[in-house]
Order: sequence, then C-alpha cells, then structure tokens
Amino acid sequence: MDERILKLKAELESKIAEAKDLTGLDSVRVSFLGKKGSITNQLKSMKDLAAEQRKAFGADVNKLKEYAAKKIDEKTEELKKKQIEMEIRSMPRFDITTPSNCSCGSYHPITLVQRQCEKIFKSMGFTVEDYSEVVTDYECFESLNIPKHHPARDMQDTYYLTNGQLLKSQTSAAQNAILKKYGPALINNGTPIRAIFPGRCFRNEATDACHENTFFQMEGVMVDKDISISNLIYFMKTMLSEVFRKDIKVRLRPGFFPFVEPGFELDISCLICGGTGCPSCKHSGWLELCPCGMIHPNVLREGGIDPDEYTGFAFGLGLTRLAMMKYGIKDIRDLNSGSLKALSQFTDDE
Ligand code: FA5
Repeated sequence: MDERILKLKAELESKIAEAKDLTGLDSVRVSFLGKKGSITNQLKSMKDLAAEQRKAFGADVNKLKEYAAKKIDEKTEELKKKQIEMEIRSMPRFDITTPSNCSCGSYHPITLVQRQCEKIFKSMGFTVEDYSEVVTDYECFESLNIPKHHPARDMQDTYYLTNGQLLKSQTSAAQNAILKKYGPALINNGTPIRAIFPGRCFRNEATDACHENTFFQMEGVMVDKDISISNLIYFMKTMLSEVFRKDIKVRLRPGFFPFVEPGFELDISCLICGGTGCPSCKHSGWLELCPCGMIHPNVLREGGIDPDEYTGFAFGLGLTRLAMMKYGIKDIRDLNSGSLKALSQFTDDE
C-alpha cells in the first residue's frame, strides 16, 4: 500500500480512538471524508499522478475510504450505546421498597365490619356471594312471597327504573337465586345451603340519625333438613359476640316479613346512649339491627326446594347500623359523608 495512504490510515485510526462523543466523531468524519477531507483530497490529487500509478493509488484510496466509513460507523454505534448507558445511569432510581411520604389510606368502617362478618360466617362454613344492585320485581318481591299490589311493598319506598327494574331495596332480593344455585347440591348430595350476601340497598327514606337512603345489609340463609329457630339464634349470637367482643343486650320480638314464618326483629341495646335513649336509636334505647326468621314454605318452593323435606332460616343484618354501633358513630349520615377526617380513624381490631 502507498506510504501516504498507510500514514493517513494510522492517523484516521488514532483520531477515531480519541473521539469521546458523537460530536467529536463527526468532526473526524468531516476531516477525513468531507468535501475537503484528507481522504477526499487524496482522491482529487489522483489527476496529477502518472497513469501507471493512478490505478493502484486509486484502489488504495478507495479501500481506505471504505475502511474509514466502516470504522466511523462502528465507533458511532459504540458511542451511542455508551451514551444510552450513561443516561440510564443518571436517571433517578425508583425503589418500590422505599417508604412513601404520603399518608396511607384507610378502610371505610362499613368495609371493616363487612369483612369481619364475612370472616365469621366463612369460618362457620358459609359462602360469600355477590349480587347486582339493579334487580327485577320478581327477585326483590314476587319470589319472596310478595305479589304485585301486596301491602308489604309499602314497607319500603322503592326506587323503580323506567325499564321496570328497581334499585335493590333489600339484600333478600338474592335469596331466590341462591336457593336455585345451591339447591341441587342440597337435594342431590345433602350439602346444606349456607350463604351470606352483603350488598348496598336503596330506599327513598326521610333520612335521620339512623336512616339513610343508601345503606348496606348482609343477608344470610341456611337451608337443610331439620333447621330450627335454635340454629338461627345460635348463629345470631355467635356473630354478635364475635363482632362486639363484649356482652351486649339483645332482644328478639315478633316481626312481620312475608318471606319468613315465624319472623323476628332482633334489636340491640343502643351502644351510643347505653339504652337511655338518643337520636341514634330514635330515643327508644333499642336499635333494629337484624330481622330474621324461618324461610316461608312459598319462598323455598319458588327456589325449587321442597318445604316438606327442608327448612331454613334467613336474616337481614343492617351492616351500616352495625358499623355505627361498633365504632360509636352517632349519625349514620356521617358514613356516606366522604369526610376523610371522620372516616379514616377506624382500624380493624382483628
Ligand atoms: C329487611 O330489609 C328484610 N329484607 C330483612 C329480613 C331478611 C327479614 C331475611 C327476614 C329475613 P328491614 O327493612 O327491617 O328488613 O331492614 C333490615 C335492617 O336493615 C334493619 O334492621 C336495619 O338495620 C337496616 N336498615 C333498614 N333500613 C335502613 C335505612 N334506611 N338506613 C339504614 N339501615 C337500614
């Protein structure tokens, strides 16, 4: 190879090696391959050479030109990679384990009591079911032994939708579906139906310290052979003693609901005033908490279960009122207030 070309090649290699960034490398490219670059100049100088030298020299310069372009490309790639690595290294580190300086959220008191009740009933073999908030007239009333125009419908001021459906006014609306879902296992394998179904209910209420238009209930049903009122009382007592972890005064009195026979009202002594009377208990000293009873034969039959062979109980626990009593919340409306100050002070005592 021509002496001049060898010298230029060595010079090119050292300049490329010295280039520390893409800008520096571009200057090297311009100084060798640009219009006035040293390799381009060699090509231009060929016209002054004798014809016999020109061919060999031209081939050498062209080889060097290709070599220079290839080396510059390789170095470009190398520098780009280094630049990306540097950028990554200089990025702020995100460590998922770093404690946040934001204050933590908390569970709503209704969520806390709901979870607690679910845990208690699950430990006694109950399944936890979910059910929609928009239901049909059949689900909420007819399947529950409340035909159209039955006066019992007036016990709840229900929100009807224009399509004939309604906002669930009671979690009992899921009873029929649960009986149909688990009935076959009861009839075919003797597996008792044991289910709870918590949910939001809606009624057009004049609100006060213990009535809301949107509140939570938790329905429970158990159906098997020979289920009696003593079973119902056992489950109610267990639930209340687990939730409150202290002795509370309870009373059971007759109550009318078309879907149970006999039916009861289960009240607890108001824990806000200690039973002396206050706005939270409508000055009666007692709070209606969990109506219940033995499932009416018509309801069992409608759910595909023979009432001559099986019996069962059902209850409709007022979860929102339970949260009031458990956490000493005087006014039920505070629970839907969205006030973080009021709602974020409660914790699970499990
Ligand atoms: C019922 O809703 C029946 N479905 C309960 C039932 C189920 C009876 C199974 C028998 C067998 P009631 O309307 O009383 O019943 O409501 C049940 C409980 O929900 C009440 O005791 C109360 O704790 C709660 N509750 C009812 N209305 C409201 C309201 N407006 N605000 C807050 N809690 C309420």
